[in-house]
Amino acid sequence: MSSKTAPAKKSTPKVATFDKATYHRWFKEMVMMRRFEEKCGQLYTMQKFGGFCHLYIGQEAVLAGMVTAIRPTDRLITGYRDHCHPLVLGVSPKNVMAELYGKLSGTSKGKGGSMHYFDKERNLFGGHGIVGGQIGLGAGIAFADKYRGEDHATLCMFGDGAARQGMLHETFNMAMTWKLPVIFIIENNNYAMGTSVERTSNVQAVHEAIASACEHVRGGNGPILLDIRTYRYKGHSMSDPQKYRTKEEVEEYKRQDPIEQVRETLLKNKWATEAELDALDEAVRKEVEEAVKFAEESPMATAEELYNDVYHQKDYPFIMD
Ligand SMILES: Cc1ncc(C[n+]2csc(CCOP(=O)(O)OP(=O)(O)O)c2C)c(N)n1
Ligand SMILES: [Mg+2]
Repeated sequence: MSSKTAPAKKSTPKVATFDKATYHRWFKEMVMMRRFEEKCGQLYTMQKFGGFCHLYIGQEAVLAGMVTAIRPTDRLITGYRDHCHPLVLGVSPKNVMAELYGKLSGTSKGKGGSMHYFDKERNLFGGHGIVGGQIGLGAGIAFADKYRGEDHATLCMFGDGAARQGMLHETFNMAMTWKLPVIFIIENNNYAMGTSVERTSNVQAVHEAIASACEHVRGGNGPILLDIRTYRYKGHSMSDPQKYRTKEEVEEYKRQDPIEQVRETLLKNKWATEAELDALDEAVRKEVEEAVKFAEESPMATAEELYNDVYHQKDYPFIMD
């Protein structure tokens, strides 16, 4: 399998290599992800919703760089750190927030919660809580596309911890043998819960790596593996004393924050003023507040809803109790 590591070095991209619209899009996407997740953290602490809550704060450049490099028809599958994936694919923050609240208006009708975001229309195949489970599923999606002769790329994202699951080897072997159009992406954030594996992604490098990976798989050349270095600022989940790293380490990564890098590029190129970017940030915060209001006011899922959109015996009589 072809494999690339991107990007391992510290970089400060003030010189623009993409156009103004692309930087604006990156900025907006990343600010939305950041503000949405900050709000999730607050709401969780206020016990507005339960279950698990794994925040993506710090890792936004991976999704922003990805979304400008793919087609809307491409497929995406990931793990449980997944609130931002539907957002970047264009799902309304209202429906993403409502899912956390277990409401009927949530993307999985309130039955998935924090770890199980799906969106059929936008080809988001979850949201999976079993570490590494999405590796085999991602290859399966790519197999289906190849079998049907469809020209889609599957982006299969997983963590550095998931990369140590046995399933990965079998899946890579099959994906190679069948030359599946799948891009395996390790979101290498240094830690699997508290186990450390070292520098961090900027949005331009991610876009370039994913665009060339898409070309590779669409050209019938088989799978490709990207190891994208990133960093999460918050704990693994909401209850993590973070004894495996120092405050200084986190601060050092924050100095290379991808949102600040894109902001600086926009300002240096006079593509936006400070006031415009602040106004955009403010508008995003408002949108997030509206999403919270929507989620809180939406009705809870009913008991009957339990039997909708799931496999059960009525549909599959050959399944035994
Ligand atoms: C099969 C399985 N084993 C263990 C766990 C418990 N677990 C949840 S998250 C996690 C760490 C995974 O780390 P990584 O793949 O690096 O993803 P990250 O949390 O850094 O995004 C573990 C061990 C699980 N959910 N599933
Ligand atoms: Mg990790």
